[in-house]
Amino acid sequence: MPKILFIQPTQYAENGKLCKQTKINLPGLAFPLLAAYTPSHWDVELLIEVVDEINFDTEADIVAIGTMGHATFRGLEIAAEFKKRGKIVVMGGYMASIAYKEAMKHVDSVVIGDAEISYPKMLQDYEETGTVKQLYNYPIQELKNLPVPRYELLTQKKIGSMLPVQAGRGCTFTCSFCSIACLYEGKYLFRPVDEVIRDIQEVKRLGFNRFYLIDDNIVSNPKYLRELCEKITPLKMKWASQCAIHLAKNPELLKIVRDSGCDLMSFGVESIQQDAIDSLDKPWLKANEHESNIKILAASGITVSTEMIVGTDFDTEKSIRDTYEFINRNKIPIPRFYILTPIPGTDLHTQLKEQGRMLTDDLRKFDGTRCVHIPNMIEPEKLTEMYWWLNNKVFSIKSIFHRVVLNKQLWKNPEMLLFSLGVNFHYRHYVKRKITPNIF
Ligand code: B12
Ligand code: SF4
Repeated sequence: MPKILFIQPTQYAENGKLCKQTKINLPGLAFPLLAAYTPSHWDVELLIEVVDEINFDTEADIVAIGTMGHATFRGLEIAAEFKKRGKIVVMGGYMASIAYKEAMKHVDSVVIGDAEISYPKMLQDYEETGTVKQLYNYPIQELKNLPVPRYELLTQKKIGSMLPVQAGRGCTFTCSFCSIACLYEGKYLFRPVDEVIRDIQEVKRLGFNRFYLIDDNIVSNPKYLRELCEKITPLKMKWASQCAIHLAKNPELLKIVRDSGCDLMSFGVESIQQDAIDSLDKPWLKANEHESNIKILAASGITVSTEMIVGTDFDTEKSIRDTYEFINRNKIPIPRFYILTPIPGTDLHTQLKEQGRMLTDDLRKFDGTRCVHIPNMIEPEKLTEMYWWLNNKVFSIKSIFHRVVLNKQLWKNPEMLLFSLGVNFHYRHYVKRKITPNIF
């Protein structure tokens, strides 16, 4: 029986050790989905390195490695070890897709973007010829008839309280820094609502009462979101996702979303300065509306998580200090920050490279925690220092207490209060080790 081994690599911490956790709270969906596309005469194993050890002496015929951000570099090390042992090594996912020419130097095959057509072709090639092609690039035009992901590959592991379910893939917007925009270039595909519901029902059948809806901006399709929520409501599930903060602007839709069980959403608010937001090609996002939007969302019962960027051409030491005040003043329960990182392939990288403002090509440094370009109004080293200052302040006991424990909205939902506290202490632990507080 042929065997495929899927590996989701972890990343390195500042002290050179691999990041490990006792459980993973938010596992990705790519491998359970690809496992469901694997013919039944294949044996399948999944290793998520943040919780699993890698057996380099596996009997697998093909080793398929995921590439998410800077964890890709651990993936390249893993690839090299398996290549030494004569295995066929394949890479796919965002980084390998965007930087496929580089990835091809290290592995036998790269799958660019969607794998729904490419992956079965690759397995078929292996069965027919004993080898695989160097590149598979077959984008899909519709996101339908997807099989139910093989969730048992996740439930066998130490995972948290939710499983992932995908609704859409891509995004209509094309923000200059974003990997989604870079790969999908404005293409946004939605799964039929009934297929999404089928997967949510499967999650429920497996004993979970919570799921994470994978979709980058579901609010951009209000009709779809409404229909989806109306069908989620009777399932009495709780769910989390991420979307544009515009959700606050549509009270009727917000109510439908909340009533369907959504109690946690992540919003890319990016910056407190409008010129910074504009410079990221996100002009529809209005900085002066952040506070009122956050209030509306929090009052609706949705726990607000925010994603923000520091290091645009408009950031200064002061704007970063003001960002801390903004987070505290608005009692944002789950904030996250990244240093603006121009990923090769994005418009932002092209612009900065042309202007001679990239400091390094060493992708290992592109982890969102250090400045790799020259911003206009702050020295790169100062930016990195201020990034850690911001994280240390935000995840200080004082700030956690203020934003979470003294947050009246959270007291209305004790489950989310405890959840937010747990996430903050988890992130605090990561910040202390100088790792992006993101893995969860
Ligand atoms: C869930 C998630 C996580 C989870 C789980 C991560 C995990 N390792 O499984 C958590 C929260 C832990 C996480 C962490 C990180 N993430 Co993340 N994450 C996501 C998210 C929201 C969903 C991923 C998913 O399951 N999608 C659904 C599946 C079905 O789609 P897919 O992943 O695209 O997979 C399809 C194809 O790409 C392909 N495919 C994918 N992988 C592979 C591998 C092989 C071998 C093959 C053949 C095919 C293939 O097959 C699938 C079917 O077509 C995406 C955003 C998104 N919309 O996808 C970001 C995203 C992938 N994450 C991203 C990043 C940067 C990170 C971090 C580096 C953040 C950080 N600074 O710490 C870490 C890295 C963690 C790690 N060690 O791997 C970026 C990647 C950008 C890039 N250029 O690589 C994304 C795109 C977010 C963004 N908007 O920028 N993440
Ligand atoms: S709206 Fe979000 S997902 Fe869409 S391109 Fe912009 S940053 Fe990326």
